[in-house]
Amino acid sequence: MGNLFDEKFDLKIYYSTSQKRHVLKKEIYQGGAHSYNDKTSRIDSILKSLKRDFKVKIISPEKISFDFLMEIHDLDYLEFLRSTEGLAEGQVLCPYVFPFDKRVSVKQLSLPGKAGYYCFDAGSSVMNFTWSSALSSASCALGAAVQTQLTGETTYALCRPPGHHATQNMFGGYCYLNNSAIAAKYLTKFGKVMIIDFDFHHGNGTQSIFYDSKEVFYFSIHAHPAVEYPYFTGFEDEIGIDEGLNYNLNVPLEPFLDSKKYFESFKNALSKAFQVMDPDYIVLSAGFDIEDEDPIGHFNMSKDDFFTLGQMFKQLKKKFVVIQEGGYLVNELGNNVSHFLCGLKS
Ligand code: Q9C
Ligand code: ZN
Repeated sequence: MGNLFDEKFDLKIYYSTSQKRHVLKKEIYQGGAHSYNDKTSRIDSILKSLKRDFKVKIISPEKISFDFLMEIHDLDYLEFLRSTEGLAEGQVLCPYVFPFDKRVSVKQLSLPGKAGYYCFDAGSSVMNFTWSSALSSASCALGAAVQTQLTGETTYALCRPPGHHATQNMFGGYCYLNNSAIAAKYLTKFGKVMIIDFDFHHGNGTQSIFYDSKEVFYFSIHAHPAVEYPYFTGFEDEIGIDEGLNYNLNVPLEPFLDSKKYFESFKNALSKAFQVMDPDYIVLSAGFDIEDEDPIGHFNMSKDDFFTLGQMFKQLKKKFVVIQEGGYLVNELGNNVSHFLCGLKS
């Protein structure tokens, strides 16, 4: 593919090489082990395309503080994640038994017990570099948010591992720390914040974190949980509770619908969301598993559609932090991210 434009736009990318050390080979679903989808080559694909299409500045972020992580996550959960640094090299902690409720004695839990206690699916595991990679990923999200707040520019956080499935106290769906929630939380000190999540899967973690609060509006458009992961959340009637009532909007769609209908639903729902909150900052939970041929996502977005999606956001005239979420068709991932960012920046 040639360049989209003669002129190359500036782009600050938040990324650190330590994010590549979290490596898992297998994930469990439908009774079997399958090749792990969150491959490190996703990072290479993205960097290659962005270097080709933008004047990039790659910034290795300052490490996020434990205190700031605790604005989003529970202390015991963070301590559990941190403790997995002590796993032996090559050891994989793969949860497979889950507590029927949480009235258990955390102090007495074995390692497999803890894994199940702090996780909601069998698809994601932990190894000795998971914590350091997740920490770097979260640091990228915060670094990008800080920069956008300071200058108003659109920034891109190359977050891998991704974040939107991670709750206050559980990992799952390849996610450990909720990168978008961290970026959004930071920005609430400076203005009104909306998260717009267009990953193929519902961001159950982000929803859960802000469900009873109106400090962040959570908007998600995704495959219907009646047929797709994460199955238990993402329904239309989840609209927030208490103070957060009406500050959560889910748009579940049938898989395989054409992108024209996708855009139609997206625009309709967005205008509804904007009637509740007209944000200063928009954190994009940018999932590229809505690509036509993604191995686990089943919407029909082409490269051109990603450009159009970027332009749609640009027309909102807000300040944007783009947080990388899913996207597993490695060969096309970089081109899709680049097309999207070109639409958003041009
Ligand atoms: N049949 C993100 O996109 N389940 N996570 C895959 C495939 C896990 C995806 C099963 C999907 C998690 C950030
Ligand atoms: Zn996804």
